[in-house]
Amino acid sequence: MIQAYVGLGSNLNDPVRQVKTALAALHGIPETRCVRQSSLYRSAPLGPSDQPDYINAVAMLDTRLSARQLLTELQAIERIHGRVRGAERWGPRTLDLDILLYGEMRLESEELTVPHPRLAERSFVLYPLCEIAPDLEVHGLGGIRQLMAACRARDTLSCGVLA
Ligand code: ROI
Repeated sequence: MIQAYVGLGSNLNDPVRQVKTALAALHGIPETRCVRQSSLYRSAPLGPSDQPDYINAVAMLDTRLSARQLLTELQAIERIHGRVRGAERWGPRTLDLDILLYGEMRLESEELTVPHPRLAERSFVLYPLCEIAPDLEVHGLGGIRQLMAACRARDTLSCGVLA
């Protein structure tokens, strides 16, 4: 079993519902158990600011799938949610599912890089990740609490738990 972390994000078509139904869909991935899920967080958009706020969350999975197989499952869920790939880079999206971490594996290919290359810079990833895995050590990057403190000092994006 590998412990993997998946980031969820949406800012179109009722983002709260998108993220909630996507979290439910994670429970249906074969050979995988969704063991924890964070609260929902609202954050200002990173990238072009003329788009709606995002709803973000992170889930912890125990899986027997390879990273590649897991990515395929996540992309199928994105498609069901009407995700259109190839649209504007850093533009609005109905659903984005990213593999943040896959055990301690480092992987760099055209379609998948883990750990996620911008993990440590993004408060909308670090806040929910820290909520469900406060003692997590990100191989090569350090403890999640330190990453969050450093990010909080730098990052001007507002990000908070949804009431
Ligand atoms: N900004 C926020 N706040 N949350 C996201 O999930 C998100 N995802 C993206 C870009 C467009 C970079 N900005 C984001 O892909």
